[in-house]
Amino acid sequence: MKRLLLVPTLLAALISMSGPTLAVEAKHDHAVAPATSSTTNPTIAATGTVKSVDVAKGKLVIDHDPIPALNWPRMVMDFQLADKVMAGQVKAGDSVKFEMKKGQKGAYLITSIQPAHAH
Ligand SMILES: [Cu+2]
Repeated sequence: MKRLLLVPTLLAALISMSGPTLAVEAKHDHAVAPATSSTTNPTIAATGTVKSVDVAKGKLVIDHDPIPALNWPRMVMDFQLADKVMAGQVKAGDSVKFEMKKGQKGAYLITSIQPAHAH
C-alpha cells in the first residue's frame, strides 16, 4: 500500500521538476531567433536609372523603380555604395540592376550594381 502511494508522489515531483526545464527550453528557443535576424535585413534587389555618379564619395543618385519588398514607390534618391569601386561600373543614364542592404545607420547601401541592358 505504501509503495503504491509513492509512485504518484514521485510522478508529481518529476512533473514539477520538468516545469522549470520546459520554461528554460522555451526561452532558449526564443533566444535562437536573433541568429536568424539576417532575414530581417535581407538583400533587396531593385532596378532603376542612374542619374549621377559621385565617384569621390561613392554615391549614386538613382531613379529607382518601385521596390515592393520595401513598399517604396518609384523615386529619385541617393545611395551610398558599400564599396566606392562600384562607382566605376556605371554612369549617368545607365539602366541598372542593383542590390542593397540596410547599413548600420539605417540607410540602404548598394552592395552590387550592374548595367541592366534593358533593350
Ligand atoms: Cu527610394
